Amino acid sequence: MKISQKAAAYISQEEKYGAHNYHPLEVVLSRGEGAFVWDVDGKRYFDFLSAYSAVNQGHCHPKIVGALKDQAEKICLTSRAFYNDCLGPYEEFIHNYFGYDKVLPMNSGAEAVETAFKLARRWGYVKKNIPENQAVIVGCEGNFHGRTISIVSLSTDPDSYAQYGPFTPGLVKIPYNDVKALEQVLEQNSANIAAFLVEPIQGEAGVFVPDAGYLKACFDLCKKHNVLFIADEVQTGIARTGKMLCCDHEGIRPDVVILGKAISGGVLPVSAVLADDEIMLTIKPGEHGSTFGGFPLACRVATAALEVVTEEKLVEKAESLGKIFREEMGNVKSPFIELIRGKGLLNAIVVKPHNGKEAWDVCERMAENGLIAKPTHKHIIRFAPPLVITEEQLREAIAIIVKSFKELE
Ligand code: IF1
Repeated sequence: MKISQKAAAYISQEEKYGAHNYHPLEVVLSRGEGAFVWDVDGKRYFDFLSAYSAVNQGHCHPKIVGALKDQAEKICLTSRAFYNDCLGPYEEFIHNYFGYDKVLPMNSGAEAVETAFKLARRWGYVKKNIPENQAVIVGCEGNFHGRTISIVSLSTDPDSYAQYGPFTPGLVKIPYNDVKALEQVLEQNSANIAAFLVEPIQGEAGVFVPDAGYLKACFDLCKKHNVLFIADEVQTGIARTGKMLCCDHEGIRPDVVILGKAISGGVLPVSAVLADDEIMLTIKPGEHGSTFGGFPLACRVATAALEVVTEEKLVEKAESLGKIFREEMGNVKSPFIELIRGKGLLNAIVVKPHNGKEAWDVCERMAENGLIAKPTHKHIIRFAPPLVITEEQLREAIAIIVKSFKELE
């Protein structure tokens, strides 16, 4: 890719002083607004990653940034050693918004997943009478739930887990999108299984959408065997797929919901675990927490971010604009395009290599043409713009995507 000297300087600085745990596209961003970002040379791009669906409300949303500034001048952090005047109002707001008895606030998505693991195990011992240290959590092959040791212990992607062992025991992997596999594992060992953890759509696996009815069938099996159904909605939640939660598509109410990313509109790391009292109250004072979890700044920012979702009808927008995206891209004849899939504005194109070019080359060409997106797994490109994008902007973006494919043919 052609890059300016200015951009190259930032890139080599990261290379020299930062850990080498990423391989970014060579675009150096310095500003964002709505569906757009600008690089250090002032070039504008459509953002079709949205920080992995954290920026559903668009970059630097004035209402969310306003809440941040307002609260930053009052008090930012109190710790949970004391009460503050933001947490209670936020917790009540979340209760009304999502309809769960209680929320446990954390910061990163991974921390919220860890929290859900603890809740599931604790509930298993206290409520289901699983013998001590025998609780099992079932997850799915191809999952992505974060980067901690316990979470990667459940991963089937060597990039995530290799040479990070020894791993956390009590985690079992079954194929995704396979109801029979869950049925089998539950029938074998239901007495010791505390929970089934699932992404309603597998993001990292390449926006892999399971068959209609899969989640509902898994949910019913969990109910039958007294096993908690835990939905990781970190990426799929908060309107991204055309419903508030992706599980809403199948009319199920998970026992535990994990939220992150867009709950703050990408302004701060804010995550949350939702559950009813019978589960949540199994953790007692002093038995879990975090210095920042539920800090005043986060509470105000997340409240504003969720209000924006409602006020700007982002659920409806994701649903209708997603249809346009899939329909328009579905009409494109290109030797590169093998498959288009997704729900709402969480979509992916499976790219067939052609002419010596693959997904990475397509992303570089799109960047040159003013749209950024990132390949996942070498042959898949994820397309997830901020949900505040207008129809006109979306059509302009689609034209850039189509043009980029054509130029490489
Ligand atoms: C990175 C992927 C996306 C997630 C789900 C929990 C977490 C994530 C379903 C953890 C995080 C991120 C992390 C980010 C890349 C990204 C990602 F490609 F790796 F899989 F979005 F698709 N559950 N996903 O998707 O949340 O602790 O990061 O706040 O660079 O690792 P976190």
